[in-house]
Amino acid sequence: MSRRPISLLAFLALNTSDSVKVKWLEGPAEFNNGVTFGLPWARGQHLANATTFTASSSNDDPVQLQSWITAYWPDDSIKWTGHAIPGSETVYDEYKIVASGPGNATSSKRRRQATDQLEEILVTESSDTLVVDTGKIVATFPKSGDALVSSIKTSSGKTVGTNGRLILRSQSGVADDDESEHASGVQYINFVSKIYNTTISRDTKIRALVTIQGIHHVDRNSTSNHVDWLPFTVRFYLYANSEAIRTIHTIVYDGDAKTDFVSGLGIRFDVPLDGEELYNRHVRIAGVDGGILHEAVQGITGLRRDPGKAIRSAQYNGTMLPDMSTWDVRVTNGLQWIPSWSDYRLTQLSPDGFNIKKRTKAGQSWVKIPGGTRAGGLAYLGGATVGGLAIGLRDFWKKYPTSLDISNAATDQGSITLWLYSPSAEPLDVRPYHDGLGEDTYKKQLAALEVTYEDYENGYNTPYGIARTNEIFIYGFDSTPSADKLSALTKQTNEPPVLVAEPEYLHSTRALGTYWNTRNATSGSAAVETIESHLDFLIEFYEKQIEQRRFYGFWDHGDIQHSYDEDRHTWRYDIGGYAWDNSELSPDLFFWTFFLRTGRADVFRLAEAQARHGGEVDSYHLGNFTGLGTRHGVQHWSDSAKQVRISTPVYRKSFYYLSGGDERTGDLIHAVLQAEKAFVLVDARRKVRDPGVVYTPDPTALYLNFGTDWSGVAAAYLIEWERRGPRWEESRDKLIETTKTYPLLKNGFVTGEALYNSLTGAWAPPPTDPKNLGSITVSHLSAVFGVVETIDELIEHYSDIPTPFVDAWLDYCYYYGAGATEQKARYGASFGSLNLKQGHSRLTAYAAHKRGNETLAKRAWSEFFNDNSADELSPSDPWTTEKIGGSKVLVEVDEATWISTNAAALYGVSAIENLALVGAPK
Ligand SMILES: *[C@@H]1O[C@H](CO)[C@@H](O)[C@H](O)[C@H]1NC(C)=O
Ligand SMILES: *[C@@H]1O[C@H](CO)[C@@H](O)[C@H](O)[C@H]1NC(C)=O
Ligand SMILES: *[C@@H]1O[C@H](CO)[C@@H](O)[C@H](O)[C@H]1NC(C)=O
Ligand SMILES: *[C@@H]1O[C@H](CO)[C@@H](O)[C@H](O)[C@H]1NC(C)=O
Ligand SMILES: *[C@@H]1O[C@H](CO)[C@@H](O)[C@H](O)[C@H]1NC(C)=O
Ligand SMILES: *[C@@H]1O[C@H](CO)[C@@H](O)[C@H](O)[C@H]1NC(C)=O
Ligand SMILES: CC(=O)N[C@H]1CO[C@H](CO)[C@@H](O)[C@@H]1O
Repeated sequence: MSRRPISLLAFLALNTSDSVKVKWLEGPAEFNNGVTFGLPWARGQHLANATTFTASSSNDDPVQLQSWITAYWPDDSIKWTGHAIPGSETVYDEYKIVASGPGNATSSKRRRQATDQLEEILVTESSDTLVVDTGKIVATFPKSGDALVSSIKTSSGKTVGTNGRLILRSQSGVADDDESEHASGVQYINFVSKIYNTTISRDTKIRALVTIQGIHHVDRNSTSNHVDWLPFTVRFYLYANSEAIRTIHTIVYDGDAKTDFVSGLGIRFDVPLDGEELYNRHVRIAGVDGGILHEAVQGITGLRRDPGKAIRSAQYNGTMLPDMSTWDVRVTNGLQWIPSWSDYRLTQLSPDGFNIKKRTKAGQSWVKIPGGTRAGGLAYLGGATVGGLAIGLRDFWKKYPTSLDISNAATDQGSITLWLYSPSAEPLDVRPYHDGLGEDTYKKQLAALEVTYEDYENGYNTPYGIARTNEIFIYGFDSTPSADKLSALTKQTNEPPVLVAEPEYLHSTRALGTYWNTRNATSGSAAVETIESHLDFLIEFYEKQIEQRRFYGFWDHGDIQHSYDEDRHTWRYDIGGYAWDNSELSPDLFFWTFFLRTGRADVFRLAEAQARHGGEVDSYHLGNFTGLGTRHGVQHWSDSAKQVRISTPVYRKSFYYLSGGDERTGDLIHAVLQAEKAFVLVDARRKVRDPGVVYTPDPTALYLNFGTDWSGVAAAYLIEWERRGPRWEESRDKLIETTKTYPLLKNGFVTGEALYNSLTGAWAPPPTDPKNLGSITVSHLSAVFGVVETIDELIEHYSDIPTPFVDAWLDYCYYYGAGATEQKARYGASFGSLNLKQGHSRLTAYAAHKRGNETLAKRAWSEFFNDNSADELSPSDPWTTEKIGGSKVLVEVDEATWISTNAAALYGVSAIENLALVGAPK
């Protein structure tokens, strides 16, 4: 295969306002294996069909760039772009991205033309494979069969990995069910991956994306007739001039919780070792804080006889040993008596510790190797001359139980297995945590809700359709890399470098709404500094709680908990409707807006883990609930309230665009569009609806709440419209129809619940008020799941939005906190007693901002500071944590009994939005 050289032309626009800076989130890495990032653009600046993008360092060294559009403003100008830069040894502190229109391109002078020939990715497609050559590695992806990656070769032609496939082990029961005669009745089944299809991205110059979809299929040696299950989507991202393959691995659980227990889930590569002397074969396993285990399959260190210092040192370093003639002959003669170690196993069964062991081969005892606390999650197998392969899992210990196996290293073909779910752990148990407690009627379920706050219903507590996504890195090498290099790769595996624009720029484009502003924009006054210090306090509090309370695990990483039990000094991890937070009242928006306004790396990582969790584990991707999420509870899927208020893509929108359009997140947004169908199958208000109302779900007349139901699909419609996805015109038309018809409801948003036509987007009066005389249903929950942010983004996007729609929205924003007298004067009745006043102060601020009303701005801050309910935080709260230790608790913790996650989320979002919308408190 010949490589296609291209020469790089860097056109730099004269107009510097077309140039945007991006910087590394955590500072420049040692090297760059290729990266993708996203940038917003203000409306009307760059025509989609007439703009080209170029990149350079800040001192104008050209950098290769691949660019694509991820969102459009309605006027066809570019709203968001995705960009990829290739792998490179040179890592600049920052990069300049220049957008040039045709005028710019012809009028700008050509500042620099790179004379060096640069390389781009080479793709060769045949009827049964896709071959991607990055210049550093060549990976072959089959289009069918059970191997996802049939080979990985280095540029010099060494094959360092073959037969990369997914593996799944399951069992039909677990031991605690099998005390008597069933003990031997448990069936153990092995599955391998089966490919449905393999596709590649259209543009592959700098970045190629290979997507493989398939399912796990019974291993051909197994006698089981288990159906294919656990569908997967695995995405491989390859960059020009990079030895790394970033791999995004997603599975959807579609088993039966009572009979399908996952007992191992992983990815395995064979590593050819034929021709390599055993003493030149190396095993490297990442340990703690950059530590690396150095082992050779046949060690020549520590022996009774010394082969020579240079020889020992070379083996330790992983370089080829000097010729045997230079060794002490007593070692060469005795080589046959030195055992070789074929198998290594690292198990991380808790977030607190890992063990490692090795054995010479199957059938012989394992020998313990000292372990440690938190493993880096990367393993390498290879040889000094034949090269090798490393595989790493991001957040390895945070996603426990995980493990890494190196097998058959003393044979011609070794292997590395990365276990996303360790077979050394107890099987993954996704059965309900209680037996229903006799709650067989809505009446009993509502009575139970009164005590434990759990909204239970048999059949709704199902994991069927939830998903999990893991990020894996695969690296190919010509020879065993240095331990320092592997250590650096382990760091990058766990904290993949991110390029991001500065808060001021992100804000100036208005592509993520107007409801947040940079920290600098309102700094200065003492009142603001107090709020800022409280926001910092809350972020630090959650970061520490995640660590101290070990909010980690296969399903759990990325979530936080809902409420605190001050008697036991623990979060209410076991109390029905508390426990896992599942995005209740939008902590996601707090974390993302906090990041947007500060650019703080730790907060990006906090919000990123949450985005990867909520859209997957707390949401459904298959079955009747597709597109809906689950209310907070003891298991992420245990509660029977299945609503789009949890799955709403407004929680993942910043991540989606800033990541350059992360394709998995793109899938999640599409799943939410399907909530329209779920609304027909799941009546969210079935338990609490007035029995006098006869209601049959019908796609043309769904009885929905604008906040907890519509706003989630509206967020999905808006992103689909922006990104011009396959359903964008339909999505746009439905949103526009809503903006025309919603204000026709006599009481606008105060109507609260009405009939929604999911085929057209039109609204009609609720069945309780067919003549549209004016209905009042105001719930404290309607506006606390992203509707404020979604409507603001819609107003920013759709500049022709009908005034009556905006007026109706601003009326809702105004009247929610206006008090009974004003409500009565406007609507004929008061809204009754409403809470979440602090959380709703941002609605008041929104109306104040849009109406330019100073008095209302004061009211917003007054509501923010004078809520005095359970779901708010105020300056008179302690704003400190207390250490609880000794025999009071299992382990010492910092506690703040005055914080609930509801209150923290609402305080955070409202403080940030009020500051942006009406400025400092006066
Ligand atoms: C770009 O698109 C606009 C609007 O669709 C159109 O008017 C214009 O002719 C197009 N320009 C080019 C260069 O294709
Ligand atoms: C791949 O197969 C899956 C499962 O059958 C299907 O849903 C998907 O549309 C296919 N994708 C392509 C690109 O063919
Ligand atoms: C499965 O069967 C094949 C062919 O009989 C054999 O080569 C292979 O080793 C078997 N695999 C396992 C895991 O037993
Ligand atoms: C092993 O690495 C160390 C540190 O880089 C170096 O000093 C030493 O010379 C190396 N040994 C051999 C045999 O290359
Ligand atoms: C705030 O302003 C300072 C000084 O202009 C600037 O260096 C800093 O980057 C700004 N910070 C943010 C988060 O915008
Ligand atoms: C899906 O919904 C349909 C219609 O309500 C119902 O008959 C069916 O049992 C549901 N399926 C599951 C798996 O809950
Ligand atoms: C100097 C110059 O012509 N700048 C123009 C570059 O193109 C953008 C739109 O594509 C214009 O807004 C600039 O004025």
